[in-house]
Amino acid sequence: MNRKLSIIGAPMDLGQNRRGVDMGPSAIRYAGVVERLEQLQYDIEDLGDIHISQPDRKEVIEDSPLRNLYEVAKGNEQLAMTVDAEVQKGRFPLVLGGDHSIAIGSLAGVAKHYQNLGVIWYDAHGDLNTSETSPSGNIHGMPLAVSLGIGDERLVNIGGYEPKIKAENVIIIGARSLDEGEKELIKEKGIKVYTMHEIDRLGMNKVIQESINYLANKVDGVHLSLDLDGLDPQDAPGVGTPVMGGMSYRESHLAMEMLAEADIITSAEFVEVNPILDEKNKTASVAVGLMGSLFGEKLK
Ligand code: 6HN
Ligand code: MN
Ligand code: MN
Ligand code: MN
Repeated sequence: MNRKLSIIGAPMDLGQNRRGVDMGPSAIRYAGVVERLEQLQYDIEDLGDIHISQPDRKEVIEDSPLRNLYEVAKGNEQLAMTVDAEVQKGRFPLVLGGDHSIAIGSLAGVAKHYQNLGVIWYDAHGDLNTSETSPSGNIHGMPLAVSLGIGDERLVNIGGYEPKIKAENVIIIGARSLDEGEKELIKEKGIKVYTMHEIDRLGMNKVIQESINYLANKVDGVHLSLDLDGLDPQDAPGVGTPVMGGMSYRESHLAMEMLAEADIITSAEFVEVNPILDEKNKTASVAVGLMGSLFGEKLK
């Protein structure tokens, strides 16, 4: 594992319509992320938060069904630049969300440094919608499609190139709420998905082993995009779009430990922590616990 970590806060809440997720980076810092990872002897730089401009509500130019398109695009351009610079310096970018629309910027910043970037998308959702298939108009339901080069060009081309990733290098883990258009896209592109059904049948151990094997020899880096709503709402209640029947805290820990052991993750983001919807910062603490495992707590 790269011993140099750069923590980047992305206080974005414009990719969806519930207030509070912009406080995710603060909640995760409050839950002790820096101290936790410092104990593991990482060289940590907390770069603070990128700036997210607020939409001018008096002057909304609606030429798109995508909610807050301009501000989401602008914030992600900035995140892409920040992430890009850290990777350029040889540092591991650890991005704290913010809603999941920030994966657009994280991946834009990371993917140009790889020929074949793998992606593990740990989420209850596929985040594979476009403006045509989206039931909500919320951009946090679109970042995986956008990164594959599918969707509104103003999002797809963030960072000045497209696509960021290839469908055969993506694995979705934990899916249990997929929209019709997302299911079609998964079939059309042959994206590997472990739904909750498969996780229940195979067990997390097998799912992660298979995922590691699937990516091995194919990719030159792996980005982990972990949406806290991938976990069951009992373990991670502080999220804007909870879905029952998710992965437990223990299964998620095992997954992180196995990824640490395999030493394949080269960048990561933890998203959708919403302290307003949380119970005593539980979800932020879970996120920090999972980061501890991902960065090798058990291996020490
Ligand atoms: N997330 N599929 C739904 C939509 O509005 O497109 C929910 C998306 C949730 C996105 O949790 O990152
Ligand atoms: Mn989700
Ligand atoms: Mn295009
Ligand atoms: Mn998501």
